[in-house]
Amino acid sequence: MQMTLRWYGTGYDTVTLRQIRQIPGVTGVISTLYGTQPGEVWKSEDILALKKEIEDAGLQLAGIESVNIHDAIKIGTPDREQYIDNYITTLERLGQADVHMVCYNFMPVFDWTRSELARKRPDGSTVLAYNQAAIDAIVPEKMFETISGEMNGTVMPGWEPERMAHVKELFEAYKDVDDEKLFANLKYFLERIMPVCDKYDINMAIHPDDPAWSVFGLPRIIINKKNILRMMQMVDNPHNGVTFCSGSYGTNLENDLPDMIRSLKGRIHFAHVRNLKFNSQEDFEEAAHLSSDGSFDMYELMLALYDIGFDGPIRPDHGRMIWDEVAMPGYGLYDRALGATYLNGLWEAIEKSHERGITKR
Ligand code: DNO
Repeated sequence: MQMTLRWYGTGYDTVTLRQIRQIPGVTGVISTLYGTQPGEVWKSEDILALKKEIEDAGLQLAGIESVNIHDAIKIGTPDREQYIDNYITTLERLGQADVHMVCYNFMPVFDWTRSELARKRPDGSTVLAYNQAAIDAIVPEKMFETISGEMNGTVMPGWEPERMAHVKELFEAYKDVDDEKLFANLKYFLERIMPVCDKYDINMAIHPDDPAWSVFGLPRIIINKKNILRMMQMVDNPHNGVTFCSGSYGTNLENDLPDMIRSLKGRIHFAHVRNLKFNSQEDFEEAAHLSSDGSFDMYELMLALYDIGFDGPIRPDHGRMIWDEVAMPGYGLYDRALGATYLNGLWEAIEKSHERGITKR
């Protein structure tokens, strides 16, 4: 595996490439072209400039998170053809720039959803949190206003103001889209893009829906083992793969995370590994990565990734806000650096135990 950190780019991120380069064992970053809108064709010169900036800092551009999907593709309106063509051109240009992993999601309207971005924990850190009753009390169109005050002056991916300005229309546009239609539209999209992925060896890595159930009555399909295996089989090409995000699948305690990882052997192209602390089935917060701080056994997750021979990019996911850092919620430097170091430590121990015959594959 390759340890990476998500980086939002100069001018968008409070964290610098130089700081990332100093985290032991982090050799790459996952980035995107901020400022591009879903559906837009990416310019080769912009892709190459991003790559050069990262390489000049001694790091590798290990993949893109995300090339976002235009709503026309998810809804299945006739103009999707043009947007899929645009997506193919962007993939072509990424492939030509030697980028081989693209993360995306197929969530209608909202990307991830949380009820709080700065819940205080007993140690004084603040974290993103989810409470079902709080979400149920929010009018979806007001969701953006509800949380935007806690963004620390940053623009959080998935919550861009331009997009949120059209939330009401988006809800209307999705009104006839149910789970089956969303599956069909995803299949259509994947079948169209697989030839370019085959040509340039681009691994597509779908991000799960977060939380892993329907919110605000919108369809959500990338939520559990059954659905994700259905998706793998409906377009059975190794380039059709997943981002295994423990914090997203893990929102549903019925998801057996190590078992899901093992069932996706060869199809996990990217991993987001983080812990959650459940206070009840209906309320969770994003803990430190360490197993004992949350509800997941992080050793078991890393062991499952090791067992399936996972060799793609991995990143610590949302971190707590600690040590008075002011950054994009979930994406400060300090706690993610601790997370990367911890995950690297688990991996080293698993690898050495395996070499010494202590753990079996
Ligand atoms: C949240 C992220 C998601 C993810 C997208 C992928 O912090 O994990 O916004 O990047 O869903 O397209």
